[in-house]
Amino acid sequence: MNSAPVRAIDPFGLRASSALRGVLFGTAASINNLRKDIDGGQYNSFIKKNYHVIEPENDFKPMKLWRGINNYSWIDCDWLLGSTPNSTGWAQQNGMQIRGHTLVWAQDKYTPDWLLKQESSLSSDKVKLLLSDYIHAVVGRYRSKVLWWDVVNEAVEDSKNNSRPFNLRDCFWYRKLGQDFVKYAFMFAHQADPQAQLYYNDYNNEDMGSKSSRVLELIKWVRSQGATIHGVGMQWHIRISRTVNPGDQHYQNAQRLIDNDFDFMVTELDVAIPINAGNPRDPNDLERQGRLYRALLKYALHFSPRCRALITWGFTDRYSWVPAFYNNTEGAALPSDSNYQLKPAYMQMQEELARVLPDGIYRLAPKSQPDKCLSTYVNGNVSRVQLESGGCNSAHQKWNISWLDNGTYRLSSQNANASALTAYNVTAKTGGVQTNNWSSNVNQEWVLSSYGNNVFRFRPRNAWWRVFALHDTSNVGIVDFVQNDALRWILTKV
Ligand code: 9MR
Repeated sequence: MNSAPVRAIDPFGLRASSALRGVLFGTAASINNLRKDIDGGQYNSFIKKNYHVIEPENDFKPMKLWRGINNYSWIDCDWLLGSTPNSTGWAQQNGMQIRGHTLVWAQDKYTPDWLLKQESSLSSDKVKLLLSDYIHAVVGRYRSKVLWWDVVNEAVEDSKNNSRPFNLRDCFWYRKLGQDFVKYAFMFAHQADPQAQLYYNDYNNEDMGSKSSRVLELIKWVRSQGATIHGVGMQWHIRISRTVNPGDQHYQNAQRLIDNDFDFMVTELDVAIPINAGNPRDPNDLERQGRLYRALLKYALHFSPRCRALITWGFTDRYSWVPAFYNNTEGAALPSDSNYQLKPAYMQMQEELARVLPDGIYRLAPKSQPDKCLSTYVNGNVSRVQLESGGCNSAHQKWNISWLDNGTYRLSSQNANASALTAYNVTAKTGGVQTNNWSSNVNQEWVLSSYGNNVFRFRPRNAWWRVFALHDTSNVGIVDFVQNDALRWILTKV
């Protein structure tokens, strides 16, 4: 696929910064909302700016797709993914990966009515065939277009102990097939799309409680039966009282999965806070919520790449299941408010992802010529920027680097703090760089990513797929990305 539409998206944004850090950001969304491009385009543009992954909130559920034996309702999912192997839909056209949720939802209230009604007349063999038909139909239709599937959702009961293996729920599939329904579902999904990553998904399995232990036993058993299973989705529907810290039960639980060679991801994060008429009762809860979102992001980053993604269950409080669930006593659970305004939760995550350097005064040297440094002159408003040798102790060879609260940095020379490093002609073969009076312009905003050991890459915000580099012995500019020391900058704090 041509990557142009992806580049055209203003990335800052959690989209680009999360990918650079090795965790994909995603959100639940409604296909109908995407198709209608609701709220004056705000819904779609928020998604394009911030996410790599869309998990349709309800559209892939059996209740929606499965209307009877050999009777499917493809219309919405086809719009998203295309109806034939070679066709594309909104997802591919917008550079989005898809998480499919869910093939088997192991609760009767989420099992199609027409199927439940036939329960007494269906033999176990017939039910196994139906399960196979359904999974092959859905997974096969969107083969290689869905990156991850929640193959089985919420099969383990919360209660301390029931008499069923792994504390499985009493549900249609269990009554007909016993615990084998879990194994069969994974086997059929793998047959239908051998490339898809297959997950078991549940809630209240985030800590080291009995439920997460039972989930682990269940998935180990599935694997021992020869079925393919890649990981565990942890929903993370939490409330403001939760705490998440390195080394705690949540970290231990994630590590336990990894030690057993399972991937995992955060699949449905939201953080409910007490509300009154839709607004937080205590405005400080928004800050607390922000810190919790950040704690979850740190946890995801800590375990990357075994933690593959962080997905929130929606992104605007305008559309969220939470208030209805709590009879409007709790809500406001997502990173933007009901008018799409960014909340502290969003700002905290952005800072965690993109603020890779503390503010300060630095010398900049390309890794290919570490004894030189970036310098400028002050000739009125516009001034040249180039590489110089020597002691690099003058003010015009030191840069004040400061975070801008929007995912980017400003760089001002110490001898001209009112001006800032500015990119121009950014898409030319070699784009230019100079200093100009600071005007909060997008071409004065720089994105930093870290290679570790004080080595960084600078990208101009308005051409974020390119890099700021030395392009001959002493001239700097904006060039295409290559693996080369001329575009890696050593930053030394002065
Ligand atoms: O958010 C979803 C809501 O719109 C649906 O009415 C409901 C029933 O299909 O499911 C909600 O999503 C659930 C998800 O599928 C599984 N984990 C819990 C989610 C919140 O209830």
